[in-house]
Amino acid sequence: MIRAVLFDLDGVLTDTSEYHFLAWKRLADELGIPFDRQDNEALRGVSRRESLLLLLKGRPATEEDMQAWMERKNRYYVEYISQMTPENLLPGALNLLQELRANGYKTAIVSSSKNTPLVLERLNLAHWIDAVVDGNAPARSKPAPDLFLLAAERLGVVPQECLVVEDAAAGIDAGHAAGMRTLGLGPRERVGHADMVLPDLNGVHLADLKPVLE
Ligand code: B16
Ligand code: MG
Repeated sequence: MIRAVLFDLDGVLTDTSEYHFLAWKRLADELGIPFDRQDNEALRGVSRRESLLLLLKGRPATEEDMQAWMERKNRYYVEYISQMTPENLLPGALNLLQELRANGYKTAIVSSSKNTPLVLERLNLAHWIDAVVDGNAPARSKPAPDLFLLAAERLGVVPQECLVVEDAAAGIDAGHAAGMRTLGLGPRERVGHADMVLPDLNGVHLADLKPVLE
C-alpha cells in the first residue's frame, strides 16, 4: 500500500532539463566539444560532476579545469532558472500534487540538483510538499538509492510504501535500488524498466495511478 509519492524535479514537475541542456551546450560550444540533444539524454538525472565527465568523453582535464567548468555551467543554468515563474510547472503537475495531498498521501521532492531550493522557490511549490531531499544532502546521488531512502525516513514511511516518479533512467534505477515502486515519464527506451510508464503528467489523476498505488 503506497502512502507517499516521491517526485523527481527536473523533467517531472518542471522542464528545467531544457535549461540544463542549454547551459551544458553553451559550455561545450565554448570548449569546442561536440554536444547535442542526443548526447544530453545520458545526463538526465545524474550529478553535475558525472554530467561533465560524460560531456568530456574521456578528454583530459585537471581537477582545477573541472571545478571551473562546473561553476561556469552552473552560472549559465542559474541565469536561466532565475527567470522561472509558477507558469514553468509542467501541465498536470500541480493538480496531481493537490489531489495526492487531498487524499492523504505524503509528497516529497527528491532531486539530484543542488539548485533545488531556488527552483522550488521560483515555482512556489512549498505548500504542497512534505519533504525536500536534494543534491546538497551528504549522500550519493542517483542511481544510488540514498536520496530516496532519506526522503522516506523524513516522511516516516518505509520504502515499500513509496512511489517514485522519475523521467531519468538513473532515477528509476535509484527507486528500484531503494525498494520502491516506480512511475517512469517519457519514452520506453528511457524509462521502460519502470513499473508503470506514462508520457508525462498531463491530465493524469489519482485514479490513473491505481496500478502502482495499490
Ligand atoms: P545541479 P533531478 C538532476 O535533477 C538533473 O536531471 C541533472 O540533469 C543535473 O545534472 C542534476 O540534477 C544536478 O543538477 O547541477 O543543478 O546540481 O532530475 O534529479 O531533479
Ligand atoms: Mg529528472
